[in-house]
Amino acid sequence: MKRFILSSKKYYFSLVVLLCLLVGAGNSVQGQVTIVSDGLNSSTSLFTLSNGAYYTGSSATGDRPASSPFAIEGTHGRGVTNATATLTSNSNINTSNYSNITLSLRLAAFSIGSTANGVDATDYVRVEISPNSGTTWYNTVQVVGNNNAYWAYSTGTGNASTPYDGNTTTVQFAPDAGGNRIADGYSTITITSLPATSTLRVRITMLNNANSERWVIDDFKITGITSTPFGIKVMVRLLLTVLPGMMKQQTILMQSVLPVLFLWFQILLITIHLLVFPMQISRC
Ligand SMILES: [Ca+2]
Ligand SMILES: [Ca+2]
Ligand SMILES: [Ca+2]
Repeated sequence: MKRFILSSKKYYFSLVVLLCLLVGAGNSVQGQVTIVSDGLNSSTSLFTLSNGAYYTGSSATGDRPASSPFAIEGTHGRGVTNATATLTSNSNINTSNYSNITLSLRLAAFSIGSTANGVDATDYVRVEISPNSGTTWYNTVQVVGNNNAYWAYSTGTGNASTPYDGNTTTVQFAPDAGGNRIADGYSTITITSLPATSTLRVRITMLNNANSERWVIDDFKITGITSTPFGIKVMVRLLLTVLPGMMKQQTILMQSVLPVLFLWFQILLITIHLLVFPMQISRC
């Protein structure tokens, strides 16, 4: 009867290679990934637009904040002045194969053509979530102004962050006062714990009511962690449990009560060994 025999040193080397492959595979399927994104650079892939405009370049020296970019990603952001603008998902977003699903969006508020304007308590940027293709919308987070407040993407450091909770009560964030805002200049909006569904949709509404007020948003993303198939989890855990014993007592394992597992494992090892040492397999 012919069979392959691996020397102990090469056997262990093959074990290590296999372990690295398994650990690498485990890590690769669990990383944070971008599910969808939209840079709003003079076009949009995710939204149907109503009102508003694309803005590029920077504010003027006489604006507030002065000489600050209208885009934080790419060339353009999407903004509104003296109107209500909406961005509504143009199709379902499939998040069903992910966990830790998070929406993020950047936001800046300007006084345009004036040093004394900015957004007020009645001006807002609102993000609504629909888990069912737009049948039901849940008003999830809202950033408002306060007495002519303004901030740039880089100088406002606040993060208006809240988990999605599937109710219609919005979580609101507002600066404490007007003028230039830093810690409570909410330049990031984050919604965590979004549902895993094939029918997720997002609606963003920006409103202000003066020609010297402007909201601008950019860099829309939904990210998540890829769910690991249960079989891979079991396989990785099982092999990581078994491997140390194999390294010490190969002979015992060969006579163990796990012949099916061992046969499968041996086939993998021989395959790797053939790849690594193609000319050094001996026969008897
Ligand atoms: Ca952009
Ligand atoms: Ca206003
Ligand atoms: Ca104002």
